[in-house]
Amino acid sequence: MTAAPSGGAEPALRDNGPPGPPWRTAALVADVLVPDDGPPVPCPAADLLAGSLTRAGVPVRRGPVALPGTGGGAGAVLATVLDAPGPEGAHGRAGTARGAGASGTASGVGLGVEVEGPDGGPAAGEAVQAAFSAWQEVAGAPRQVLLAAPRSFCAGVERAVEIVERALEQRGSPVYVRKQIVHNTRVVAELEERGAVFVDELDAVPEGETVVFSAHGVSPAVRDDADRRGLSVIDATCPLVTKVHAEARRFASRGDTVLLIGHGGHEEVEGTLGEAPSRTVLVQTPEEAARVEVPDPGRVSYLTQTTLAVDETAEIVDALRARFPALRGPASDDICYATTNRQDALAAIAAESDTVLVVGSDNSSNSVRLVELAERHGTPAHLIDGPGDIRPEWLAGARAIGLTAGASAPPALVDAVVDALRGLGPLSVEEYETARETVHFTLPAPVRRR
Ligand code: 0JX
Ligand code: SF4
Repeated sequence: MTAAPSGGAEPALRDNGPPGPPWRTAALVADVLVPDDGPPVPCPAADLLAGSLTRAGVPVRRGPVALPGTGGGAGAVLATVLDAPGPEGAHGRAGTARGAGASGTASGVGLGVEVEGPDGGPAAGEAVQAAFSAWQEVAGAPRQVLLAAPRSFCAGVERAVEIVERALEQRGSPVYVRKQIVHNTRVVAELEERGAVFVDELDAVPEGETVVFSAHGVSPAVRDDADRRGLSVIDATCPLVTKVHAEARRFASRGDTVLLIGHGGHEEVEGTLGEAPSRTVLVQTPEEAARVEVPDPGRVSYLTQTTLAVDETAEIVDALRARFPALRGPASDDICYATTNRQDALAAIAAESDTVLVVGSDNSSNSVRLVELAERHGTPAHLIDGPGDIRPEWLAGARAIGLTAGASAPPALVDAVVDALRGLGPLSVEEYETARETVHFTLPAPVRRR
């Protein structure tokens, strides 16, 4: 690798061989650029570059990178700062970064990468160059983030995560959790680090141990199984899911066929179906609503999964009502307040956004519904687990970026996305709040006292 000269010249990478893994070298992506004549320059966009390199199969390390010509040590260096306004107002790269750092005006806009390959062996040169260039192309342009509110954690998720945290504090590791406590990879990974053990089924939990049921709820059969195995159960089922279970029991016990609107295979649906399996029929689409058969059309009720799209569900309910005029439903919507609020908030900004980013994991129903909602408003939308999933091509020409997060996505990930985007250039952030949430659920008895 050759060092990028100062003064804004194009960085150059020596071609060290054909691209493609397996690399013998790793790319060091700068979290901070360290000039020899000024303060360090943070690189908040590092996650973006690191994500591209990881997708390209290039092993990535993170850390400080010395700016070229500053005695950065052995190994070739490419360290570039994008759109760092220098003392003369110029926008440039390495040299400008040094100037910006020295004058204290650097706002942390930057990307830096160093390819390690002291033996001169095959390096990930072309892949790094391609990733770097792709981000350079979209850097520098002023952008606006339209931040939807409410977004991110709901009361049921706050409660579920706190239940696992408290169980770990009170009982020590391991605390077993049946299924993902909520559908978010970051939440699960962090709890795993603290000693939670996530299992698919109860037979993986040793007798007498503590098991937490996830926010999505479980069927009575799972509860019975836990009893039989002598497990100490802490139930993190969201109270709004518990309410749907109670409705299922009530509707079935009055002799109705229960039409459960939801997605087959989803844990919440499995749990609700389990309340009255012989009297419950899953309905997933308007087409299924048009052909579902029930033993007595005069005795039929519907329920819904809590995390569906409000507009799509209304369509299915209409189709059912057209078939079964005596159809009865829950007293208040099963689609919960948090799902509804996040959809309303995104609907308010989706059409004005050039692209929408939804923070959430791909098995999160409510997060996926947000992506689909933005697309129905005619705006391209992308589900991301965090800033590392953002692709440069999504930002090309996008001046207004809608940003939201599903109910299981931690607020810190939204902040990380904003920080990373700020690393690409001037960024204004405007929040659009369509509702204020004050819902809070009490913890279950086993973990109420610390
Ligand atoms: O996949 P879902 O949206 O139902 O769940 P997730 O993403 O874990 O969201 C929070 C828990 C919701 C339960 O109703
Ligand atoms: Fe409860 Fe709604 Fe959150 Fe699900 S999305 S955990 S039902 S508040």
